[in-house]
Amino acid sequence: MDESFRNWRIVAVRRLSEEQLRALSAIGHVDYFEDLTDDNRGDFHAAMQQADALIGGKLELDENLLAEASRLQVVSTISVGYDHLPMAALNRRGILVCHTPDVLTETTADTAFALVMATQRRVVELANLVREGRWTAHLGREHFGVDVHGKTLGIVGAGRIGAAIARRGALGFNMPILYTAGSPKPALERELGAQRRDLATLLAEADVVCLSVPYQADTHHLIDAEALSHMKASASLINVARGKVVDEAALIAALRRGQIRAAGLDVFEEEPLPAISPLAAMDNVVTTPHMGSATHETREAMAQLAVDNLIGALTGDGPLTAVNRDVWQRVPLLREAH
Ligand code: 8YV
Repeated sequence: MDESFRNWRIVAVRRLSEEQLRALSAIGHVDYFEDLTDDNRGDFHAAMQQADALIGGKLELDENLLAEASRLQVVSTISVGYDHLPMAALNRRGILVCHTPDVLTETTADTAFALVMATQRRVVELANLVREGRWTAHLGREHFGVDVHGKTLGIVGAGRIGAAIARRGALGFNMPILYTAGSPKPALERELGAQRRDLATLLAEADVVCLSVPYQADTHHLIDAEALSHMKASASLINVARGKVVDEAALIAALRRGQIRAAGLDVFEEEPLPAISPLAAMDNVVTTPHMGSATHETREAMAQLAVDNLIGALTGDGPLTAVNRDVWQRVPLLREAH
């Protein structure tokens, strides 16, 4: 193997398998931090000053750290979302960013559907009756949920994950599908009979609204008080996208005054959700701890794709799934590294 392969300095943050670490070690020196703690943060900063590449999950890469990491050329995030990364600064520096789409699509759609079911049928609330010894009589109307099958499912953002949620609804639960998207999705319309709507119309017509848009400037508080005011009083809101797509204070107010029926939330404006958040205690809200992609199989596949992206970028074969592929074209240092 060319000697230059061994010279890369790679910082890995987040648990990787032994094989994945071995694969990274075959092309360079790996500074491995299974977790960042107060004890190892100094070592992490020192490693970043030498790093050519960074791989990890929720990478705490702000502009200050980027300034320290003067040699950095590749960031491989173990997530599909990259809203936690300072993309403008990374692009300015010509740093290649890779992410992990596709491998988490079906699992995240499963999570969304778990929230649809739990929210419509009040699964957590009613399971707690049993757990807490409060199931003392046949269920009465005050405990009834609402159906899932046959209800209209509104997908806000019919990208990869949104389409997978739509498929579950249409094929599994006979739900008419409405969607928003930047452009029409002929395949979804053909396969599922899905119909495109503008956001306000979708919100007004759907019984279950699922959010699956990326978080960016134009989706910040996309669901605000005004948007919530379009929803049916009988409708549920499901969010597996990013917390800041929803104005949480407006959502709490809407849930309290019965403007919408319920919410199923996997993501929050602040994560972990502070224990004092009203959302954690409301009976008509199901909260899960950002577990969208959190299965053994999917997290392993995400880590593997991130490792493959990083190795592809550093060894000249090219990354599989880059966010800013143009950087790859522009930076001969990476392409011609071998
Ligand atoms: C991860 C996610 O849970 O991929 C994403 O964008 O939100 C989740 O799959 C998270 O980012 C941890 O890496």
